[in-house]
Amino acid sequence: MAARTAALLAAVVLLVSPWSVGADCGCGSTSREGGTPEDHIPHQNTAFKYSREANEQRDGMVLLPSGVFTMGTDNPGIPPDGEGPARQVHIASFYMDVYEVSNAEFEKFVEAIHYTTEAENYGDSFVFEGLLSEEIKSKIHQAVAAAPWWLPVKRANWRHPEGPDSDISDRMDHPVVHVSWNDAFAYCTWAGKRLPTEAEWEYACRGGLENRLFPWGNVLEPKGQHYANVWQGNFPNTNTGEDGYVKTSPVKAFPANGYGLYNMVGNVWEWTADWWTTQHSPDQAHNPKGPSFGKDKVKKGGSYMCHKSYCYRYRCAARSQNTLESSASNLGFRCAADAK
Ligand SMILES: [Ca+2]
Ligand SMILES: [Ca+2]
Repeated sequence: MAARTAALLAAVVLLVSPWSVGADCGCGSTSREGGTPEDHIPHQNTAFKYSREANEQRDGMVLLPSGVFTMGTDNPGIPPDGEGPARQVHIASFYMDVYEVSNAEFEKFVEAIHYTTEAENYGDSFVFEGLLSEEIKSKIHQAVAAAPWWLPVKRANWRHPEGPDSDISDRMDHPVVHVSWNDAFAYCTWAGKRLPTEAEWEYACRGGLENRLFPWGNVLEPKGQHYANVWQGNFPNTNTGEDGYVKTSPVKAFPANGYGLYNMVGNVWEWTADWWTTQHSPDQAHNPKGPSFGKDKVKKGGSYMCHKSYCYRYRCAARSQNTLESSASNLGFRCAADAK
């Protein structure tokens, strides 16, 4: 009951302002103005091998072992994002959702507590232009100057990802999108879980490998195989979909990493619990939780829209941010939980 109350409280929305059209990287970073602001195949890794028996304690979650890892990097792909410095971080054992939260799972939550997302309350959300019908596009006369491929679409929300002429009936096993940080917080609370910290998320992303770019190693496409749903072609005009998907993929698509987690990078960005900062202490840390306050929340992993040419953020050390009220067609989440 307490969890439901908390979820409902989190559902109280501050309808204080319309969309902000300030974009930082343009790859999913459109924000509402908030009030408050040698390649390595993962399954061959043995150092951090997870136990399937132990992991059956919580449905759909993996119990990650405690450990120390190198968070961030001294060779940042995008230095202004605050990817560095590399620092040693100790993480206590915790549970992580195996998959991004799917539309099917989110629907159960919505129906259980009659939840309304922020995109539904605001009446719009940002959608990548390349996904929209001509009819929807013809009605929009506003765009983000720094990222004109993002369009605010009336009545776009998790049930209608590309606006009112779209629905999710053929993608219930895809990640839910158009969910704000507040929506993600409400869902995880309702589920008896919580959002992962950025450190936990990155630890989980690395799957037991040390200082690698991706959850599976340093080569994007080992032996020509696709390990994540990202963009192939020339952004933003041509997405060849060589990996099988030009938008979201099922949450179970592509190989799992060394911890048994799917789609940590690519597919959809994932909200974390932490407030955003680009300043990090190089000192060792134990279970860091980020700044105590801020304006934006950290999101990790990149999305199906990411291409190295303009948004090289489908790496474990990469990061970006949005306000708590923001939502978009490439931003979702997964939950974590304490080990005890
Ligand atoms: Ca793709
Ligand atoms: Ca992801």
